[in-house]
Amino acid sequence: MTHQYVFRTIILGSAKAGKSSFCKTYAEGYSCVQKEATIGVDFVAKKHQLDDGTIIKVNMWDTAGQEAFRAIIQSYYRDICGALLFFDITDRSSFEKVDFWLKDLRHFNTCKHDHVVILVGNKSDLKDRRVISHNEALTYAKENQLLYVESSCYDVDNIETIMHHFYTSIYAHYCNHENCKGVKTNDENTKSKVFSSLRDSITTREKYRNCC
Ligand SMILES: Nc1nc2c(ncn2[C@@H]2O[C@H](COP(=O)(O)OP(=O)(O)OP(=O)(O)O)[C@@H](O)[C@H]2O)c(=O)[nH]1
Ligand SMILES: [Mg+2]
Repeated sequence: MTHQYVFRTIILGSAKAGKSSFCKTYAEGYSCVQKEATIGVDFVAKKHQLDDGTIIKVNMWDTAGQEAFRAIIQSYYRDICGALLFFDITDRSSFEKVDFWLKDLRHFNTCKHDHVVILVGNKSDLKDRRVISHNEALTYAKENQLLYVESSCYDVDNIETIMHHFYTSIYAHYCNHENCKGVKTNDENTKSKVFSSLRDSITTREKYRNCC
């Protein structure tokens, strides 16, 4: 399945909100609830087909929510086209930190335009332990021009729907911002590979020019 575009995206939010479980579940296509905290940054890649048949390759940085990794994570904000901003609907402190992540994301944005950001309230299966209502999260999302969805890492179909919506929005956004640094066409990828191999061969020639 040959892709036409590569989208570089990121997933952010407090520790234990369920970011890695979500990424893994999406990548594998079955529920993969994680137990281990992410150290620094992980990476997920997958191909995805849009409604018009366009195939995109999605590269997603799965970041650690722990404070200790904050400085490392900031370097991954560069050159992305979209972000999933996570909180846990059973944990108010994770919701209160959303504002911090959003400001950080906008501060380090290297494009001139805003990116697609979806606010995700995770662990929707834990209905009895919910402390953030759908309405409260939706109000925050509207005030900050974000889309709002809820997910459970036990519901694979819902995750697939969220990701489809995410990529469709980025694709539509890309039409208006052709120079988004987080979106590359496959041609550009090929071109840059050709250029880098050309560059390598020139460097090698230079290196051995004075050799007997
Ligand atoms: N009930 C329920 N538990 C979940 C869900 N998603 C994740 N969990 C649990 O929440 C805990 C944290 O999940 P992770 O996916 O590691 O969270 P994270 O956001 O990647 O955490 P860091 O890597 O530390 O930033 C784990 O014990 C998971 O089993 C969910 O949708 N429902
Ligand atoms: Mg993680």
